[in-house]
Amino acid sequence: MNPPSRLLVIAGYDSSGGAGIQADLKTAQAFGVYAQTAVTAVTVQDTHGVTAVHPVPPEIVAAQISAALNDIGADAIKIGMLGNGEIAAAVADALEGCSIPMVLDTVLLSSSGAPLLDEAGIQVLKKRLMRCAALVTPNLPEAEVLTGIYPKSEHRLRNAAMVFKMLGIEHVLFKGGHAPPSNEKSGEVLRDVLWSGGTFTAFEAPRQDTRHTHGTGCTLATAIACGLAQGMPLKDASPAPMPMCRRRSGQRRGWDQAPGRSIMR
Ligand code: PXL
Repeated sequence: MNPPSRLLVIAGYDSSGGAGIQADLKTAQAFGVYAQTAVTAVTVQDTHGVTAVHPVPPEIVAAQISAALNDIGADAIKIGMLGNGEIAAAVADALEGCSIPMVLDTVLLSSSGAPLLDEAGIQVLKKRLMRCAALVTPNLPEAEVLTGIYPKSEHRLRNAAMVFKMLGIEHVLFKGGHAPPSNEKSGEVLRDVLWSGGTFTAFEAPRQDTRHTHGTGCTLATAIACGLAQGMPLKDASPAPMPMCRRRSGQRRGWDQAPGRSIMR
């Protein structure tokens, strides 16, 4: 039997178990991919939000990456929460010259609104990490921070894509979950747009009526990275896990005693 495809996840630890490394490991397991991890920060959180963040020393983050790549190896890399500029720079140094396809989930805020990357880290994302990525997966507010344009119309989406191109990346999945509700009578439609190979492809689905959305971005980015690890081309790997992610968040699972955002996979 062939060994499974290999993923390296570089991301933060979520003590509530719904996002970050925890979501990434569960997703990789679901796709039959073996995941190694480099933890960037330990976060303390419950369904209401993040109460503490303990960054891992940059040299330990770099050492985890080297240990993974120099021994078992990886067929794809997913980057999530980086925390701060020093950790982001250590990750960029550790991945310098690396040709493994990488999904860069541009994690800036937690689902409850806590900052998960400082200003220096945002600069490292823009100047060093983006140009090495196979795909970046911003939601609309993240796209605005990174490009200066909130891509709420087709025209603005094109302009934001051009800014990403100037930053060195031409493959972007704009996740539409933060778009303001439309007035469509037929029900709310959620629209994700993949810009890749010079073309825009929209993926539409009914919006799920749920507050249990914590960890959905991590899950989608990791699922795409699993597809790349298994040898799928980007144009197939990007939309392939969307139905699974929508089905899972549509299950609206959470706990009554925990009235904030959660998700259980
Ligand atoms: O969903 C973004 C995210 C990534 N990583 C960690 C998180 C979150 C959201 O809360 O906690 C560790």
